Amino acid sequence: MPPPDPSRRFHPVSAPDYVPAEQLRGLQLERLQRIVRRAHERVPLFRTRCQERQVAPADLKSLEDLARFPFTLKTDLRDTYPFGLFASPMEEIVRLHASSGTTGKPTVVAYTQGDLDVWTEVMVRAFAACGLHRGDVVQNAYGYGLFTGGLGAHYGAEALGATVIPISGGNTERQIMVLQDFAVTAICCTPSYFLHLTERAKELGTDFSKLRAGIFGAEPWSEAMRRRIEADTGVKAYDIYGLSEIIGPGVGIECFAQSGLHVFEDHFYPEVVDPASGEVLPDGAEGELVLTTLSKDAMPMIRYRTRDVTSLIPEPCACGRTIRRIRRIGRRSDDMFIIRGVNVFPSQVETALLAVEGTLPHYQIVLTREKGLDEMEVKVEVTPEVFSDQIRALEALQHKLEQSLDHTLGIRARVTLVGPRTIPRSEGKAKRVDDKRQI
Ligand code: DLL
Repeated sequence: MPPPDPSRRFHPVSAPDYVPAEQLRGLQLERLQRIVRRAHERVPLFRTRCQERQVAPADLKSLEDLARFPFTLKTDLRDTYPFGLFASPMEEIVRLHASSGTTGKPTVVAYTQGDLDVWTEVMVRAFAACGLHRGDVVQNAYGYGLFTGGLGAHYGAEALGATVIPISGGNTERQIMVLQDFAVTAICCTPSYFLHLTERAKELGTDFSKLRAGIFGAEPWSEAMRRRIEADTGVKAYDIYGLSEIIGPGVGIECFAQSGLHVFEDHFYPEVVDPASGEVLPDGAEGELVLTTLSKDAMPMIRYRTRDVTSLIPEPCACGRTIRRIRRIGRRSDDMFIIRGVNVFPSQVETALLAVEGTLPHYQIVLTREKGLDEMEVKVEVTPEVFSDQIRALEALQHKLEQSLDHTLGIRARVTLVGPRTIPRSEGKAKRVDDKRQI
C-alpha cells in the first residue's frame, strides 16, 4: 500500500478501530451523554417521550443506562415530516437526503458540515478495512441523489485518495465499457446489480480483469451469493451496511476476514433488542438492531429501531480491530423489502393502488430475479364491473396503476389485473409479498 498522503484530512491508519475496549467505552459514554442532552434540549418529541418514561439526561451514568431511554421509530420521522426531528437550525444544515417512508411521503434526514465530515471519515475507514487505498479506481454505481449510497461512497473514496468514477446507477452497457476501459479496480453497487452486470458482461464476452473488490450493500444478500460472485468473477465481495436515518452507508463493513461487519462504534452505538418486548439482549443473541448516533448534530437518533435482524459478535476479529461486529443482515423484523436497491413497504404499494379507481384492496407482490435483475409484479384484483370491460379499458387501467406505482415508489413494476376473488385470502396476516428471488 502507498504511504499515507499527509495532505489528506482523514487517515485510515490513525482510525480508532483499534483502541482498547475500555478506552472506547469511555469515549462512547462521553459522546452519548452529549448527544442525549442535545436531543433533549432541541427535539420536542424526544423530550416528551423522556418525560413520559420519567427519565432525564442526568440519568445517563453508564452505557447500560441507555436502555431506560425511549426508542425512535421510522413512523416518528413520518409524523414529524419533514424537519421535526432536526436539532440544528436550517442555517447549519448543509445537506438533506431522503429514503422511502411507509406510505406516500419519504423520510428526510439532515447533515451539518460536521456530520458530513463524520460520514466521510467512516467511509474512509470502511474502504480501508476492505483494502482500498490511493491508486484504486473506484466505479461508484450507487445512485446519486436523495439516496445516500452515491454521495456517501463518493466522498469517502475521494477522501481516501482513490480515483472516483461517479457513474451512478443504471445504463449497464456503459457501466461495462467504463469498467473495462478505465481499468477499474473496485466497484460500489448493490450485490444484485453486480450480478446483473456480470451476466450482461458475459453475454458481451467482456471480463473485468483489473477489478479486485466489490463493496456491496443496501440490500440483504447471502453467503451463497458471495461465493457465487467470488467464484465467477474473482472479485472479493465485501458487505457494507448503513441506513439513511443513522448516516447512510458506512455504519458497518466487513474487513478482509469477511466474518461479520465491524460497526464504527465510536460514532454509532449498537444494541440488539427483542423485537417484541424491546428488552436489550446479550451479545450473541439474535434480535433487532437498535442504533444511537453518538456524534451527529443535525439529527441525533437515540435508540433508532432499524428493524434489521442480526446479533453482536463478542469474539475478537482476526484483523485486530477492537470495534465490535454484527452478523450479516439477512432479514428484517417488518415487511419492508428492497428491490434494485430501493426500499419498498407493501403499505406504499397499497397506497399507490388504491389511489386509482376500479381496484379492490386485494393484491399480491411477486418478486423475481431475471438475468440478475430484480423484477416486481403486482397482481391486483379489480371489481367485477371493470373485469368485464373491454380489453382497451383494462389496458388503460393497468397503465394507470403502473404509473401510480412508479410515482409513489420511484421504480417500475409490472401490473397484472386479475378477477375478483382470485388472490388467496389469508386467515391471519396477509402474505402480501411472494419473494421468489434465490440467493
Ligand atoms: O441503503 C444505505 C446504504 C447505501 C447502505 C449503500 C449500503 C450501501 P437506506 O436506503 O435508508 O440506506 O436503506 C437502509 O437497507 O435498514 C437495511 O434494511 C438495508 N440494508 C442496507 N445495507 C444492507 C446490507 C441505505 N449490507 C436499509 N445488508 C437498512 C442487508 C442492508 N441489508
